Amino acid sequence: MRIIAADVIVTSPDRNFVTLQLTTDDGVTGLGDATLNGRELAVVAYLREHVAPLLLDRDPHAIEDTWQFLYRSAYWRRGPVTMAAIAAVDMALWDIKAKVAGLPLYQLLGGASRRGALAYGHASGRDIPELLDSVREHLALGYRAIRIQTAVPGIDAVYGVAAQPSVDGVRYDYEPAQRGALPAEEDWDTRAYLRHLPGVFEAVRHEFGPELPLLHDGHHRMTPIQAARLGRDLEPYDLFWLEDCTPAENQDALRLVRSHTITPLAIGEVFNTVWDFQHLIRDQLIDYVRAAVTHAGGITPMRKILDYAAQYQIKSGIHGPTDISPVGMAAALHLDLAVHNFGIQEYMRHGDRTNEVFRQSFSFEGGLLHPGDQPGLGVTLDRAAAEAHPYRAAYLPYNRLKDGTVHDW
Ligand code: EZ4
Ligand code: CO
Repeated sequence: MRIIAADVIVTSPDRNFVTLQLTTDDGVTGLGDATLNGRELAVVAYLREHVAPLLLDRDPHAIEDTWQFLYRSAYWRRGPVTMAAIAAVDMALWDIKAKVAGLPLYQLLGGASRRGALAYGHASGRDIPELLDSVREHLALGYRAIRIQTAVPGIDAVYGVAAQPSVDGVRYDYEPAQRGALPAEEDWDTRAYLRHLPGVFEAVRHEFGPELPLLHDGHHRMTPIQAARLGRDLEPYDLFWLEDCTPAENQDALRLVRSHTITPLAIGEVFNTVWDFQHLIRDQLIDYVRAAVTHAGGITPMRKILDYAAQYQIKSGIHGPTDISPVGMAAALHLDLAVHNFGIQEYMRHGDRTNEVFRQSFSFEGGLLHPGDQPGLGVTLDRAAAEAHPYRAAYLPYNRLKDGTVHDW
């Protein structure tokens, strides 16, 4: 068997997605997600110009060899553009291999270790009553774990907090495709946030009781000592995790945070390789690995990261926002089902237009996601539907402090 075509498909049904489709001489196709939010066309060029020509005539079954070839032969290693491109190839090859085997991918990864993957959704509100309503809506949709984000008095716009009421149960989609072609400016005040957040969790726990797993994303905004304080202040509310409490570049910051709080820590959605996690895992500075299959180089290296984490009882928390395409989500779900050290899966729900372009076979029942039992990843791409939604330039927002200083958002 050999690869005869490598097509890169860009579509923007609700937001931009970049998909690689590989075709073999036997007529088997495989899909891979290469979406890099806000920098999509850089990955398109990397794939079209520098990767697709190298794939023609290769054996699609040689997944590890192809991965190592793409990683090492470029000489320029790592980085989000490179690793998203390699991830797409890796996913597409696993999709092909599992289709040829006639098995859902999780069977090739060792088979199911659980009935399904516990998912968490994103509740948010501009005030506490609206937030509580959002939690209720998510519980009604079947979620059994909830991320809590909230507006902060005195701050006009906070990333992760819905500005609009929910539409069809999809409350907030960080929808940069609707925001125009320049990054929106938001604002930030860490002291106001640190004062406000514990009271929000108090209200949520008071309303929903002690059982419901609650999460929070700090989105890289705090200094180490601020994060330590927040982790400590949130201890009475028993968080499942506090995510990205400090910027991910300085990993020693987590040592300081850890020395002050037992709130579990999750980090890594911007990481690209096992090397980014080496120190954090070996020194047990985190509790959950937040990498995305799409941004960490695919299923092959993600499995290696999670196996390494398992030696330290560190669990998975695979990144699953809507800027991961249904193909990338499917890759995550097959891993979630197979690995022993599964923790939780982020699940934000794609919009209807996206679900028409990408036909999926996953299910969501009793709070658990399951990738389904179709051979391969279980996703098909409707090329005609994809073409009806051309690329739209779209950027993530960014933050400024009150005095105008650019801050992490
Ligand atoms: O900001 O995926 O935990 N989830 C997140 C996401 C990220 C976006 C960036 O593209 O932080 O919403
Ligand atoms: Co995050």
